[in-house]
Amino acid sequence: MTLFPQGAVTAPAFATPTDSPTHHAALNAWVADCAALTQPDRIYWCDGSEAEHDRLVAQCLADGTLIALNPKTAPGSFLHRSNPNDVARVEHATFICSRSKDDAGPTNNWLEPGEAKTKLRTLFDGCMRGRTLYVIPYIMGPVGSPLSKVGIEVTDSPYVVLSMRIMTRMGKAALDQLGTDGEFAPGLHSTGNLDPENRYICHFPEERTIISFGSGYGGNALLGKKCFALRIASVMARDEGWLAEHMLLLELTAPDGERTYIGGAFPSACGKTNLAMLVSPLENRGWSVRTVGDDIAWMRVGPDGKLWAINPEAGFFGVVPGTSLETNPNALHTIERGTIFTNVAVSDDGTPWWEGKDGAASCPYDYLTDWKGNRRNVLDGGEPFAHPNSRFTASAHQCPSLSPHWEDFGGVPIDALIFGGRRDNTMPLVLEALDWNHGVFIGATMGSKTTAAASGQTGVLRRDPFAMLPFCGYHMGDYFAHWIALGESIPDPPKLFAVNWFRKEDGKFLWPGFGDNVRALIWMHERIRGRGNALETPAGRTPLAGSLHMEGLGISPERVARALQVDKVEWFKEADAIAEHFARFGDKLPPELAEELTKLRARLG
Ligand code: SAT
Ligand code: MN
Repeated sequence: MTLFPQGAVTAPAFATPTDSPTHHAALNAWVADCAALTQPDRIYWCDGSEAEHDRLVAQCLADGTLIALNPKTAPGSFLHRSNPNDVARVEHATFICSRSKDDAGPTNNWLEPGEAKTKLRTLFDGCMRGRTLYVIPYIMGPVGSPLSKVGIEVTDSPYVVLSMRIMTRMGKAALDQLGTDGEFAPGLHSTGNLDPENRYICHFPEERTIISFGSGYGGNALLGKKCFALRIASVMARDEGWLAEHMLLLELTAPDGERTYIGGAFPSACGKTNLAMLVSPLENRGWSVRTVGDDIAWMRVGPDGKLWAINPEAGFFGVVPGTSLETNPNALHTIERGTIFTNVAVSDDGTPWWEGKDGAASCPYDYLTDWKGNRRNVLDGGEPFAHPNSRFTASAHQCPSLSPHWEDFGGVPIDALIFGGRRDNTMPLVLEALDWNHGVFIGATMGSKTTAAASGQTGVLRRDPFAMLPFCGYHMGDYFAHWIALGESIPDPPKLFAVNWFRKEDGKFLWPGFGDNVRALIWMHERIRGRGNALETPAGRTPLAGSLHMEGLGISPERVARALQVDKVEWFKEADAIAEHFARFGDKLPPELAEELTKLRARLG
C-alpha cells in the first residue's frame, strides 16, 4: 500500500519499523512513506494513555494551541481558537478521487487520482519539518466489535490527536485490534500553513485512503469522522451491502418498557445532537429518550432480519451556540467538564460562553473575549462572540442520557429511520412513508436550508439527499439504487418517516421543537406497532387529529394541525422542484424513484 507510488522516497533512519510499536508491515511501510515525504523532526506513535494526554495538553498550553479554562466552572476543559479562515468544512475543496469521474457523480468534486497525488505530493513535501508526525491508530465502532473498523491517521496537529482521542477509540486498543495483518484505512493529514488556496480534502475510494491538507477543522481534519466513517465507509458499504449514514441514533422507551430504536438523517447543524439527547416532557408518563449516537450510523442486516446499527464514534463534535439548559440540558451537562471548545467566547474569569447559553436570561458578563480573541463590551453588539459553527468535543461517557446499549457489539435493532431538514414550508411536522421505496424517495429529495457547518452562504434551501450531499463517497444515483436494493434484502425493514421541526408561519416556528419532538417519536412508535391513527395525504401519512400525544404541549390543536398540514399548492411546486433535482442524476436515477414522482403527481391529482 504505497500512498505516493509515482516517486521513489527513502525513509529516514528514525522511521524504521523497529521504532514502531507494531509489527504490521504494511502499516510501518506506510508511515515510513509519509515520513519520508513530509520530513518531520520526530515520529510519535500515540498509545491513547492518560499520561500521553497530559503531556500533549501541557505542550498545547505552552504553545497556545489550547487555552486553559476556569478549573471551577469548566474543569478539565480547554479553548482552542482556530485560524479565522478555518472554521468549517470546505465542500468546494473536498474531492472524491475515484478512478472514473463518473463514479464521483454530479454532487461531488472530482480529481483524477494521479493528478491529485501529484498536487498533494508538492504540498506535503517537507511540510512537517520542525514538527512532530503523530501516528494515530483508531477504531471506528466498539473495541472488538465485528462491525468496527480500524483507521490510521498520520497528522502534525496535536489538537487533532487530542480530539481523535475523544472522538474515537484510539491508541493501543486499535493496534491490538489490527494485529500484524489487519485491514486499515490510511489517512494523511497536515495543517500545512492553513492557506485556504491550498486546502485539499481528498478521498481515494478504491484505495480506502484519505489525504487532507491545509485545515485543522473537525470535518476536514479528524479523518475518522466524515472522511472515513462516511465518505470512504459509504463506498465500502455499497461494495459490501450495508449502510454508512449521516444519522443520529436514539432509544425511545415506552411506559410498558418496550424500546424503539430510531436513526435520523439531518444535515449538519439541524438539531441531530438535540434530538439524540432529547429530554422528554413525558418522562413522568413513562416516555423517555436515551442517546446512542449523534452524527453517524453504520447499519447492516442482522441474523434476525432486522437492520442493526452502531455508532462508530466515541464522542460528540457538536454545535455550541444555542445549547442551554432549556434547549439541551444533556448536552450542557456533557460539556461541563473535560471538553475541548473550539471558537467559543470566554469571560474574564475563564468561563466559556456562547450565544444562547443563558436561555431566556441575559448574559451575566459585561465583557467577553470573542472567538477571535478580541475583548469587547457585550452591549456593543456587532458580530457574534462565539462563532456560529463553534464546537464542543466531548466524550460520549460524559453524556447523562447515554443509553446502556450505545456500544453493544452487534449494535441496536432499528425500527424507524427519519429524514429531516430545515424547511420553512411544505414538509409537515411528521410524515410516514407509504412503503420502503416511497421512504427512499423522501430521503432522496430532502431539502434543507444551509447552515454555518460548511463555508458558503447560509439559509439557502438546497436538496440534501439523506443529509449525505457532502458525505457520499460515490455517485449519488448509485447510492439511491443501493438504498432501493437494500430494502428488498431486509426481511424486517424499519419504517421510514420525514420530519420538519422548522416549519414557519408569519416568520415564527409553528412547532416548539426540542423536547416536544418526542411526540412525533411516540407516534412513530405506535405506527411501527400497527397502532396510532394516520391520515392519508398525497405526500404520505400524517397523524390524524388527536393521535399525537398532546399532554402538556403549550400550543393549540389548530396550530398543531397547521404544522401537520400537507398543502397541495406547496406540493405541486415541490414535485416540480423534485423533477429538477432528479434531472441532475441523468440515467443513474433509479426508475423506482422516477416512478415515485409520477405516483406523487397522481396522488396530487
Ligand atoms: O463536518 S463536521 O463533522 O466537522 C461537522 C458537521 O458538519 O457535521
Ligand atoms: Mn454531521
